Amino acid sequence: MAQSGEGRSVNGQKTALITGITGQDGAYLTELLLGKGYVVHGLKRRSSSFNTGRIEQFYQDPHVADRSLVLHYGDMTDSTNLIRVIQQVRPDEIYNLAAQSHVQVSFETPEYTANADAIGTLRILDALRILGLGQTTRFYQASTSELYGKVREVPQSETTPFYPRSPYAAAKLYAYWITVNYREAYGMHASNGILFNHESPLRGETFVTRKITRAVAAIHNGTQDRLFLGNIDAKRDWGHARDYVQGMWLMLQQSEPDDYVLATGETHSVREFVEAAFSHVGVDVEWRGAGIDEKGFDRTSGREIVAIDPQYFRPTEVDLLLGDPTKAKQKMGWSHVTNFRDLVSEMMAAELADGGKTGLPTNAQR
Ligand code: NDP
Ligand code: GDR
Repeated sequence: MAQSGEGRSVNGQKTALITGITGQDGAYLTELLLGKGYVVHGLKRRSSSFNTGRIEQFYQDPHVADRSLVLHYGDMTDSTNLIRVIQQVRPDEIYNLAAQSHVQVSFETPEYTANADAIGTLRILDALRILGLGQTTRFYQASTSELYGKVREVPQSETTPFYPRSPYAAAKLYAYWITVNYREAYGMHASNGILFNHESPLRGETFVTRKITRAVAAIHNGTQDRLFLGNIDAKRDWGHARDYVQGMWLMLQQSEPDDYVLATGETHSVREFVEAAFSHVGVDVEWRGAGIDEKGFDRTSGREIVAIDPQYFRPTEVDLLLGDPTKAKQKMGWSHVTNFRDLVSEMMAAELADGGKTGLPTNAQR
């Protein structure tokens, strides 16, 4: 039975604290951990509108005793609340998923991104140290394939050198190394998951995959004319978030902490994602022109459905990501389940079930 109130659970039931619980990965990880019988605590930041939509199905009335999901207000930029929540919860495991996670937005908010993503990670690690939980609480850091940045080696593995190409990636580089340092300096069970892009129907609407699937559904339903994109030749190793949270959990079940790449080992361009999404609604995209003058047309009707808008180009781009997940497979038995085609299909099916009415004016989207 769950321990009532706060604190470490009894009877072998584990307690986890998830920062970023309201995000895409937070929702899938909550589902996974609740399914394994954990008591899950989540850090959510105050917002003027509801920001818990992704975890609504798991919500429990605060008046219910023995809750298995408990939310706490907090922010990665505020040490005081992080220390207080960690002291109160004394979790067996912390999954640090909270971050300003949008690469392009990080060029516009570089200092905030560094504060939340880099120093925020330090705040949690040091809270564990000063609270005397360094030897008992296991820590997962949401590191990223963006660390590889400029292409130096393909495929990218745990030994590939880093070369961050954005304020986001530079902040995550600090978070990666401070996690390694606290592991080595204080003997903490702290691990980095170097995760390549992972998507789902719960993906934030301004990341390219979700922007595409929403627009394709809206164009299909006649509520949007065209999809505007930036660099359609960028290539990413896209997997499904559901598979990747399984890998996060596995990292914290290993006897020794370590760093692992999670990826599918396949790469596709943004252009290919567009084609796959349109093909789901029976549209064959024909590309004409080049560079910023390139456009995508519906081959059957001749209608223009994709155009390039330079505002979506990034000051520095990451051209090619392709991960090598061999270590995760060999040491933890992890591998992805959902492939590229099935991912696009699942995302498109979810958009169409939503009526395709979620399409927004495209210039409001990153
Ligand atoms: P999301 O952007 O969907 O979620 C980010 C979460 O962090 C949200 O819950 C958000 O809250 C919260 N958050 C943002 N800023 C703060 C802050 N200052 N204080 C407290 N909470 C904050 O990201 P994902 O779920 O996709 O990714 C999870 C983590 O994994 C991130 O750290 C991301 O950088 C990293 N990552 C993601 C990959 C991917 O492909 N998805 C790949 C590799 C790494 P709110 O809901 O209120 O906005
Ligand atoms: P990324 O994801 O930057 O890889 O970071 P995103 O989906 O934003 O971009 C992927 C690629 O698509 C190109 N692109 C566009 N991107 C967006 N958002 N909007 C557009 O209109 C557009 N047109 C082309 C981008 O230039 C880029 O090359 C994600 C985030 O989840 C990070 O937090 C995480 O660390 C990495 O994945 C791994």
